[in-house]
Amino acid sequence: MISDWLAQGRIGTGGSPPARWGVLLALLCWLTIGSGVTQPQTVAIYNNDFTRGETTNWSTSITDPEWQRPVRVGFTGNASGRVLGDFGDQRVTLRLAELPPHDSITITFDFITIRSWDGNSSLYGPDLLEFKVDDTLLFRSSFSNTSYRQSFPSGYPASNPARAGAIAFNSLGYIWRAPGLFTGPMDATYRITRTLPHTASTVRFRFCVFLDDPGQDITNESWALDNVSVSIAPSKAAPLPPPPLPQKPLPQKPLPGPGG
Ligand SMILES: [Ca+2]
Ligand SMILES: [Ca+2]
Ligand SMILES: [Ca+2]
Repeated sequence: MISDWLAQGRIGTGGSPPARWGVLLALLCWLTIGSGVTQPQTVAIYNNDFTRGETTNWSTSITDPEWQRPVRVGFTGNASGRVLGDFGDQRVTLRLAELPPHDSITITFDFITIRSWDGNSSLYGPDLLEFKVDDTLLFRSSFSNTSYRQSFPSGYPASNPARAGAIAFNSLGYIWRAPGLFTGPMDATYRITRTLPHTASTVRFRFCVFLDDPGQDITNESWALDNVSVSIAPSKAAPLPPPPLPQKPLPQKPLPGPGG
């Protein structure tokens, strides 16, 4: 529409046509860039709420069955939904391949801490998640479901209250039983999103969790993932043209006189 208007000279009120078009093209470029019209759309390439039990693209390794579990989809503690996990003191990887050309990548996931995570405690922890994309560490944070403080949403060893930044807690029905000390629901859900520049045709997201509790095992503290989605910003098809140079107004020709 605007190009039609330009062709028809419907935009602009002053100056000679070339000067006016230069100004209008500059305005159009500015409007186009400012409105994001030429910015590529985000394209979803992976989405999984684990309802169907789908675990393709996920992997882990087991060296200590006391603290680690194979990749699997399980029910939440109250069977209200399905999640990937639970897992323990281990690394879990999502690998996606054959990505179309892109400039950046975004991942969103729900990280669920189950039972007695001890945050920054040096006695029963620290209990940490390191999140890596390919080999780049994006953050390393501790989480707490107990009275100890945690670093999230900041990096370890910052000090924040237990469950800071959680979108829900004690909502999934995981019960922690510590005879003589505590019996009750204990879980927290964090919705985490990260975007980073990325151009390779494959990507690996790594969830590396470090848990510790003397004399305990994975039934004492574990974790799960849910609602994992990945999207890319496709490569720009072509670079934007440079803005037009300012043009000097052409000298005005005197209007021909009567009979001229
Ligand atoms: Ca789910
Ligand atoms: Ca604990
Ligand atoms: Ca611990």
